[in-house]
Amino acid sequence: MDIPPHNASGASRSATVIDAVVVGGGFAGMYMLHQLRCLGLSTVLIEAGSGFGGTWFWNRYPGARCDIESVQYSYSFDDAIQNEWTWSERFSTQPEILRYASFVADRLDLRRDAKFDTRVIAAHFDEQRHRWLLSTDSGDDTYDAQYVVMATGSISAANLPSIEGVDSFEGRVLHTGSWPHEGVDLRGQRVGVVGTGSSGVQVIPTIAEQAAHLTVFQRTPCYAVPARNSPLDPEYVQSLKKTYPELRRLAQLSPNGTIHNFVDQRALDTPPEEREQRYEELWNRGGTGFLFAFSDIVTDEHANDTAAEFIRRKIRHIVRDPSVAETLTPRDYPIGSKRICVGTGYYETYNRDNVTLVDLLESPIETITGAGVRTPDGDIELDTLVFATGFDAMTGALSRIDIRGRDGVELLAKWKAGPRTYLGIASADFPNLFLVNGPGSPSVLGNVIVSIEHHVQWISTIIGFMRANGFDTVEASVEAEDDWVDEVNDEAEGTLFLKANSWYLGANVPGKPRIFMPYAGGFIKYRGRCSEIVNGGYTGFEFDRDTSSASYFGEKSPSDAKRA
Ligand code: NA7
Repeated sequence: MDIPPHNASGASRSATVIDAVVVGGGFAGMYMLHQLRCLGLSTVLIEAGSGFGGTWFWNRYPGARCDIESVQYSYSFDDAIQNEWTWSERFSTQPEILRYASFVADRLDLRRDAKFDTRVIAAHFDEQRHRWLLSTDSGDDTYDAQYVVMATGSISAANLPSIEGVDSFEGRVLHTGSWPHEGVDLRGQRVGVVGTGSSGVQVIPTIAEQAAHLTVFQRTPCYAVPARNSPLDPEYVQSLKKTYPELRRLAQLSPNGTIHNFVDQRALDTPPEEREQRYEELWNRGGTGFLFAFSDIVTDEHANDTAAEFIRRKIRHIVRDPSVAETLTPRDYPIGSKRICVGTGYYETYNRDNVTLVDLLESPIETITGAGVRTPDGDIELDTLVFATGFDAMTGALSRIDIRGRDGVELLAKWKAGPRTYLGIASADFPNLFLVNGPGSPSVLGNVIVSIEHHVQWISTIIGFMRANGFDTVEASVEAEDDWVDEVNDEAEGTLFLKANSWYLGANVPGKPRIFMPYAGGFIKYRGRCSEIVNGGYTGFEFDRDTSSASYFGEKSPSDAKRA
């Protein structure tokens, strides 16, 4: 891709010269823009959508909700903001989360530095000038920046399977991750849904209530727990707000950024009746807390199977047709090794007369025809086909931008065999380019907002450090990155995560290298590692220039901070 020409000073003729560009207007980009402005940097946020909200801007399918409780899935960095906003439900709906994003944007006056309906298509590092040159799909709209923060989201690049004949389908084709903003009226229609992950589990019961008939195409059965969503009593919310400091503190100290913590008891050491009682209690309480019933569920396969077996029994109990129940029953992978699904009336939906389940392992889609889907068992006529097939997660959004660092190194080429980062924040050969929740960080394994806030603060701090010390660029060293990649792999080694074909491993996208991408050591451990690195003088980061100005580290000189 061509970058606009440069004048004698090296700056692009038409580019907007600016300190920083933030790519993406989700919760990461919004907070990053705010922080960089607080540091005094001229900053622009570029967003492909026409508003803030990121994944919540695009995922407008009916039934879309957060699977983390709303009071936890919210910013903590500003007391006034967290106290002014009142969530109305235990698990907030997509429209409410979008309203929240808009409320925060207004409170922080973010819109004046946001450029919507614009997609960054290339970011090239100009080695002579130590600047990034960014091109967008708006032609002349280009940027010349010292810093780039990729806040492009972990689950933002839709995964649309290439199934033969899909273009010939005469009905409507939709993906849950890019749902039409005007909504879709499915009343009276014959609808097919492909995919039974988190999105499928939410959309299937909602569509079943509208459609004349719903056919669900399932490749892998999921473990779904009930949400037990409910309105939040305003008095309860009021009292809860008083405890926000403590809630936020607990989230910071947890392995997954939530206030759910494993009880200090092993499933395998617990008598079966007591164990069952605990599972029942958590099933009735609802939400992802089910996985925290015992400390060994996510580490020991036998312990895990006691929890999995509980869900299997629930499926048999809820679903009236035993053969449908069997098809819905996950057997081949541990519970929690893919993200556990949270739904409302998911299994019950299969008792409806207007819902049919197709097991793609028994009866795969041969082709899509003009009229619907062809399987070995016959043709299924459809008016609308919904792909709830997830995302090219963690690397997809970045790989769709032409990113080139030193010596023209392409990020996509560098990551061909799997993503390589230091802390999930930086990548060697890409100076001053930061990732929020990049691969190699815990991000998607817990409460993503907590991870976002941590990364944004960390990135702001290192930029503040550079400015205070007169450094032009910072870059991860190759050695530090290699060690970090090893550390990420070591953390994943031996975990149950490796026993499922999940998007954590890239297994859902044909041809993607099978690498466990998030850091599995837990949020608190990861946060500790990041602090160690800062306290060690940004160990593993190379700063390009040394000055005699005051150091961030008290007695240490800036050159102490310049480490390889
Ligand atoms: P997920 O969790 O990746 O689920 C996608 C579903 O689509 C899953 O059941 C897949 O089956 C199925 N799928 C994917 N490709 C195909 C093809 N080619 N044929 C048939 N079925 C397919 O995405 P979600 O959107 O539900 O959730 C993503 C995250 O968003 C979630 O984890 C939360 O963090 C929020 P598979 O299991 O791959 O066999």
